[in-house]
Amino acid sequence: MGYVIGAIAAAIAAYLALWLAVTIIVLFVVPAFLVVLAVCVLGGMGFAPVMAALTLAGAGTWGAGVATPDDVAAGRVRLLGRKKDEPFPPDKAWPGYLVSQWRLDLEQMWRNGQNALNKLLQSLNGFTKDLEMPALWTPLLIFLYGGWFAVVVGALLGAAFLVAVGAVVVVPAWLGTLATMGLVRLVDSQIRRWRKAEGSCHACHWVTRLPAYPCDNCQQLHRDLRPGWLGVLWRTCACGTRLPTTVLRATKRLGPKCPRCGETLRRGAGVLTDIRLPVFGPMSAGKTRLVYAAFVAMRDRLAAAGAALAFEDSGSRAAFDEATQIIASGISTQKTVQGQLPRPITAHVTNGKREAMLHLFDAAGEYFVDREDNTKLEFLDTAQGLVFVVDPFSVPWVADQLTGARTSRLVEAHPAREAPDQVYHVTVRRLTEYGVATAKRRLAIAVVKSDLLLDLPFAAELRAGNTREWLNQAGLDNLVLSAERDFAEVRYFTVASVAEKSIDATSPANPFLWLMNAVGFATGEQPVAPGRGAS
Ligand SMILES: Nc1nc2c(ncn2[C@@H]2O[C@H](COP(=O)(O)OP(=O)(O)OP(=O)(O)O)[C@@H](O)[C@H]2O)c(=O)[nH]1
Ligand SMILES: [Mg+2]
Ligand SMILES: [Zn+2]
Ligand SMILES: [Zn+2]
Repeated sequence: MGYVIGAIAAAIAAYLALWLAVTIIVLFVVPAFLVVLAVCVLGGMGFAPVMAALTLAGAGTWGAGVATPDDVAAGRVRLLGRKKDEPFPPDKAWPGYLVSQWRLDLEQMWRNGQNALNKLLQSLNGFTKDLEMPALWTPLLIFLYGGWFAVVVGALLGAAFLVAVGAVVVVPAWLGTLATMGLVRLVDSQIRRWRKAEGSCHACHWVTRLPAYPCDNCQQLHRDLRPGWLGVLWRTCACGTRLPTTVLRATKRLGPKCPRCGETLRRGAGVLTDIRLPVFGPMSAGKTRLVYAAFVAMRDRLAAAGAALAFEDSGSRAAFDEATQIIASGISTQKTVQGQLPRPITAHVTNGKREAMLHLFDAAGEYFVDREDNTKLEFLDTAQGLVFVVDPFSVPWVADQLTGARTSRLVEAHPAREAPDQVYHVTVRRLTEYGVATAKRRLAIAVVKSDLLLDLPFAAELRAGNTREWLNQAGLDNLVLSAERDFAEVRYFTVASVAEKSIDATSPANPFLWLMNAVGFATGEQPVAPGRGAS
C-alpha cells in the first residue's frame, strides 16, 4: 500500500515539477528569448547603416577601391552603350559616381558586413568551446547562437532597407543623367548634322564627324568628348582638369586633332560645314592654275557679295599669296611635285551667320594617269563633288585644226598629252573599286585654257556657252555619255584660269561655286548662268 502511495506522490511531484518547468519556460524563458531575439534583430538593423557609413567614409580598411581613369581605359569599368569592337579604348577620365563607384561601394559594404558578422561568430565559438557542457547549458547555447542568427537577419533587413532607399535616390538620378546625356548629345550632333560639319585632316585626308581633343593641361588625347558616362556636361581628365563635353564646346577651347594620325586639324574642323573638292586631270591639264585662279576670283566675288574668304593656316596662306601673284602677273604655274600627296588649300568661308571650310585638293597629274598611283588618293572618296579638268589642247580634234599660224597657240597652252576620256576612266574606276557611290556625287567638267581658244572659229559652241555640245563636237561624246551615266549631276563649264577683269561666264570660280551651292552651302554668289560659259 505504502508503495502505491509513494508512487502516486512521486507522480504528483513529477507532474508538479514538469508543470513548474513548463510554466517557467512559457512565462519567463520563451519571452526572454523572444526579447533577446528582437533586440538582436534591431541591433542587426542598426548595424547595416553603421557599416554603410564606415564604408563610405573610407575609414581604415573599410573603404572600397576607387575606380580610376586607368580602370576606364583598361575596360575594367563598364560604360553603358559602348560597343565592344570600337577601334580605340575608352578615354582616360574619371568615371562619375553613378558609372561604377556605387557598385564598388555596395560590394564593399556587403564584404564589410560579412566580415564583421563572421568575426562575431568566431568569438562566439571561442567562448563556447571553453565551456564545460552539462545539459543545462544547452538553452544558453540556443540563446547565444539564436541571438547571432537574429543579428544576421536584422542586418539583412537593414541592408534591404538601405538598398531600397538608395534605389529611390539613385534610380531617378540615373534616369535624369541618362535623359540629360541623350538630350545634350542629340543637340550637339544635330546642330553639326544640319551644318554638315566634319573635320578633315590635311595630312592623312581622314574625314571624321568626331575629332579628338587633347587635354589643355596634360595633352592626353580624348577621342570621344561627347556627353556620356564619363561626364554629361563636363568630364575630368586623368590629370584632374575639367574638360567641356560636346564637340561644339570642346572646339572653342581645345584644338581638334585627327583621330587617325594625331595631326592638329584646322580651326573649325568638326563644327563647321566641311566642303572637299578635288580637281583631277592629267599632267599640264591646268589643275593648279584653275585652283589658284578660282581662289583669287572667289575671294573677290564673295567679298562683292558681302561674304568673305580667309586663309588661316600658314600653308594655305602661302599658297594663296603665291596664287595671287601668279594670276595677277600672268606667269606660268609650276608643275605640281610628283609622288607627294597634296595638302589641300583651305579657305574659311563666311556668309552672314554661316561658315564653311572649303578644301581644294590638287594632286600632280601623274596620280590620275597611273592606275596604281590613283589608289593612293583617298581624298577622292570622301569628296562631295569633283572637278574634272579638260585641256582642250589635248584633244586631237583641236590639235588637228591648229596648223600654220595657229601652232603658236599649242606652244602657249602647254597642252596635256593624255586624252581626257582615258584619264576620266582611271579615276572613276578607282572610285567604283573603293565602293564610292558616284551616282550620289556631282561632277563639274571644266574646259580650261579658253582664253587661248575662244577667238578661234572651231570654238563657236564654247563662245555660245554650249560646253557640252562642243565636247560632243570635239569627239569627246564618250566622255559626256560616261560622265552623265556615272554621276548624279554633271555640269559643264568653259573656263579661263586668268585674272578676271569682270565677272564673266568663263570665271574659274564657277565650277566651285556651283558645287558649294549644291552641297548646301549658299555662298550668296551663284555661278554665272549659261549664256556663255556654263551650260
Ligand atoms: N592661258 C592659260 N594657260 C593655262 C590655263 N590653265 C593652265 N594654263 C597653263 O598650262 C600649264 C599647265 O598648267 P598647270 O595648272 O600647272 O597644270 P597641272 O594640271 O597642275 O599639271 P601638273 O601639276 O603636272 O599635274 C601652265 O603653264 C599654265 O600656266 C588657262 O586657263 N589659260
Ligand atoms: Mg599642278
Ligand atoms: Zn589632362
Ligand atoms: Zn590625319
